[in-house]
Amino acid sequence: MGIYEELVWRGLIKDESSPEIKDLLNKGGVTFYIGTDPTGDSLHIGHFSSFLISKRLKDAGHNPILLVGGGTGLIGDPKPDAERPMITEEEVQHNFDCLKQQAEKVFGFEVVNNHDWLKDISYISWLRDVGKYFNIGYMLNKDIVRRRLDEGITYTEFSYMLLQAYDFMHLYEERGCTMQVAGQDQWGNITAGIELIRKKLGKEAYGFTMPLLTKSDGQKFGKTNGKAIWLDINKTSAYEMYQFFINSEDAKVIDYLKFLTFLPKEEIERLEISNNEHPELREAHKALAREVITFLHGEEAYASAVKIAETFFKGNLKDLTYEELKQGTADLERSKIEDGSGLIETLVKVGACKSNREARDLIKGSSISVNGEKVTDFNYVLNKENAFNKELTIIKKGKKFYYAVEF
Ligand code: 383
Repeated sequence: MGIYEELVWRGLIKDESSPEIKDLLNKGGVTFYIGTDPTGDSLHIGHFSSFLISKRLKDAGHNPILLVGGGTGLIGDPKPDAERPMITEEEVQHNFDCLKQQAEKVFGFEVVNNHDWLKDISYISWLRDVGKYFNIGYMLNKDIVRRRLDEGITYTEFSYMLLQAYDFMHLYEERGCTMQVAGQDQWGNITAGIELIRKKLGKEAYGFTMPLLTKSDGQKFGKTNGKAIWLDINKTSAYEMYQFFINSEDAKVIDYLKFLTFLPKEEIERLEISNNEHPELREAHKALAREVITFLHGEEAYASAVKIAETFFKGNLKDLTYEELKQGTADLERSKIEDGSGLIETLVKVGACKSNREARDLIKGSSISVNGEKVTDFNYVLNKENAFNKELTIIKKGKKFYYAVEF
């Protein structure tokens, strides 16, 4: 199976600019690029799958260039729904530094910055040398522009496609870069570049896109409770990421394995059978979590995430470090209580039960533990001395309900 067939099998090819792409990819030696704008200080899981394509292509003998758009980030690629707020130059620079470092660390790619060649272009020469190659009808016809026309789109965002087209031409000329790769939302920008290279240089360039990952209801994949899953471990802990993947939909987990891991076809097919016949084992989900977290954060972070998950499942919290406890309880609301509060009143306060009477029943039924130890004493008192790190106390009700309190 050539790399092209592998990408097709994984479901990673959506639009292709030319039927030649198959041979080009299978032959090797193509210099290609993928771009991202520094709109945030970390990449998220939505970026991850398209960046992984670059890794797959690199492993198949192609040469990746990663562009972080220090120039285009100042303008903003139009989104389907609304104009982007402008972000300051300092912010763009800060985000650029973070993304460059992250991309080099995670993917080991060379990073280029389009600010280097966009910053000194004069407006007059831009209109003469670039603008003349674009018909307004052609620009208005781009999917993203059409979707924004009613809502409104400024001239600034409308011009964005020309900048990305110019980047492609620049990299074509300077670096022999003949192909651009991206998610499907970038199709209009990629074809604008191919068009510019064809008209201005009389040369043929190529591009293809991959589908965006979705959930089965069609929504974007990569968020839990409205929070994005970031690649920066300080923004999304390995444990949070573990939970995210372990909880992914059964109907989608095989797609995610194809998109987000390097596991070979045979292994993914085996996991597919397991997922169909023994969904309760969650083998496919575990493999997904293991592959992504190990790739991004290493074996140790993965092992610690599994340890946190298992410990919270079993309840023996004393086995965890404070750091691990904090990761494991990051999603829990922190209720503030007085040092020396009684367990019964606290159970009511945190919402574990509705009345003192119900609290007593729970304690009597051995359903409550505090910091990993069963409590059967009605007069049990919570204090700083017994708290983890003298600040965090964790109450467990039944098999799986946790509450975090601080003093
Ligand atoms: C800028 C200048 C170029 C080439 C590309 C760019 C960035 C591009 C863009 N990309 C997205 C982003 O920055 O906006 N105009 O968040 C996302 N990408 C990748 C992928 C994706 C796209 O970074 O589909 C998801 O991650 O292409 O939305 O010369």
